[in-house]
Amino acid sequence: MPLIHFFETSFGRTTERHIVLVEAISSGVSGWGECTAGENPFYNEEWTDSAWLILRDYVAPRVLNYNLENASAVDARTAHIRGHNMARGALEVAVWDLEARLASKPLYQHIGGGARREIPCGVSIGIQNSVPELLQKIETELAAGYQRIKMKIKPGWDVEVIREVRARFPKILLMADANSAYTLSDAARLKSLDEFGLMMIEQPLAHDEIIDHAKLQAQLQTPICLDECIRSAHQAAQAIAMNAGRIINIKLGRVGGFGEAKRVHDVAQAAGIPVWCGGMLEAGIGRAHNIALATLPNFVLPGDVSASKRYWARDIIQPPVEVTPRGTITVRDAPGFGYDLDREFIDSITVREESIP
Ligand code: OSB
Ligand code: MG
Repeated sequence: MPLIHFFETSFGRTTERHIVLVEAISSGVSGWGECTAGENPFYNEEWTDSAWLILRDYVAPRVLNYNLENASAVDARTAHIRGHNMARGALEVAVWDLEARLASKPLYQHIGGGARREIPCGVSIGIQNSVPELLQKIETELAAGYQRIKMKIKPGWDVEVIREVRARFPKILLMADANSAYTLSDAARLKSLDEFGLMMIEQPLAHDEIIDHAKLQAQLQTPICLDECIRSAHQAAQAIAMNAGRIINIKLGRVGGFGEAKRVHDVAQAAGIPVWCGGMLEAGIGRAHNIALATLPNFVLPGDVSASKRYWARDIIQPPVEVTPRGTITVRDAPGFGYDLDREFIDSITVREESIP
């Protein structure tokens, strides 16, 4: 699926997505999952083709034909697989959706959510070719109603760019995401961001680094938000205990599905750490799952879940995800993830398909 506009982070530029979808069938009912792995192993170790193999050869065989008590029993079946949480999560979320549909319940209720009927939305804006283009993009998203702006940063596209953004938009909720582009030796540069009153700086240091984030947070006024380095509730608890950050971005795929996402949510909530729902340039199924997740009570900050049309000329669900002028997504009450699949469109862009009996 070609993206409407390229999306650039400190680790590279994405122009089109290659997405693995999982359909889990029981008693003639289907549940759906979307794997959030990228096209290359640059955000984490996974990519589209690794997810395909792990799903086919390891995840599916351990879940299929096993007498599961319920959907929350799925993630334990694959927990001994090292890493590959996005592949594991793609099937896990499909089974949650399936179970919700078998019970004719909306997925958000089934996972224990429902704390809010409207999800507060922000946008994530990639690194642009020029500052005027970035300013124009921010202008457009604010006009659409989005409640906060996240901009991607990297060395060479940070302090000076944020200064220009702040000069133009002094009052907006603004944050920056570095996707691990810095090290502790950049602490002074990161500290200089304190003057801009950012809501948070997301994952400035290495993807697997908690201790250095604690050292950095001790030097910054700006709260650190952890993304890449929180892959489990245990890591969340360790990071919180070390004061490695004050906010957590939860992504379903990164933690391996709804079971672990809820545990990360609960650990953070108990510690008074707010969370928000991250995004991975999802198509409609992943987007709809994120909306369900963001109805859990501690998702109190605007997340990166935004309208389908920011990414896709045509999404794989009907209707597409839409955002109100208030910068919110209204939660739908249909069974499962709440949207219809556009099967005809999905079939027309499918390049590979495999059934595992
Ligand atoms: O770090 O949050 C991130 C996209 C791809 C990989 C990593 C990230 C992102 C985003 C996009 O920021 C969020 C979205 O889906 O809109
Ligand atoms: Mg991030």
